[in-house]
Amino acid sequence: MTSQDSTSTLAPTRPLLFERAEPSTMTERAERLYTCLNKRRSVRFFSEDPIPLDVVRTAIQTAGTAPSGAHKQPWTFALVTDPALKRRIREAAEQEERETYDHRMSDEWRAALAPIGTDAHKPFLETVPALIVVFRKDYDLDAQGERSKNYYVQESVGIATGMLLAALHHAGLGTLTHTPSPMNFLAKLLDRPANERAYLLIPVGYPSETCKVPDFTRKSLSEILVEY
Ligand code: IYR
Repeated sequence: MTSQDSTSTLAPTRPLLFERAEPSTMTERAERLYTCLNKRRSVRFFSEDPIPLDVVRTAIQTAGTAPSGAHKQPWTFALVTDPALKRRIREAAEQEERETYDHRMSDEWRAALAPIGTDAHKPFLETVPALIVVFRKDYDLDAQGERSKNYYVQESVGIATGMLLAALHHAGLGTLTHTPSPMNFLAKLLDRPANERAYLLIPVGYPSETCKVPDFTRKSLSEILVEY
């Protein structure tokens, strides 16, 4: 028996249809993507200008191509553009964030955030044209309410979210990975089923004309790569 032998539970297979590119083409593609993604920054000042929502939908479709444990695809992406809902999300997020900044954060954490200058004030949650709430599904629920477990959910949803951020940036939109904590108000406000837990809140829009970002540098390749 090999894993390629047919059994009753094995999924049908098809040829991969993979085309090898010339090494020079591969280098060019790798460098072009690096140059593009190296320009991505967390945006905290957004324009109120409308954005093409189909671009966002396609980016979400791209996120959905991520690998996942046992191909369970344990994610849901909620796209929120309704102004009243955005306002309620802002209010609830700021309430949690005030508690976090005033009481829950350790002094060490507060010091780590000081250079970024964040606080509990999150006006962009209301003014940005779109919010994407990423939900993780630790289990699936069938129509009868039966649970089936998902696997490596943290890893799977993390990879999908990374692909989403890359796709949105590549398409020309700014994003923020926002983590109001705890985030359970999001499942409540969006009326999500019991198996969905908020993973990340991502404001999406054009950066404002006057948007500034911390003048950070990234670690060099030699600092993040060890070769054996
Ligand atoms: N969730 C808070 C705090 C925060 C935490 C980290 I770690 C950051 O890199 C940035 C912010 C907030 O969004 O303000």
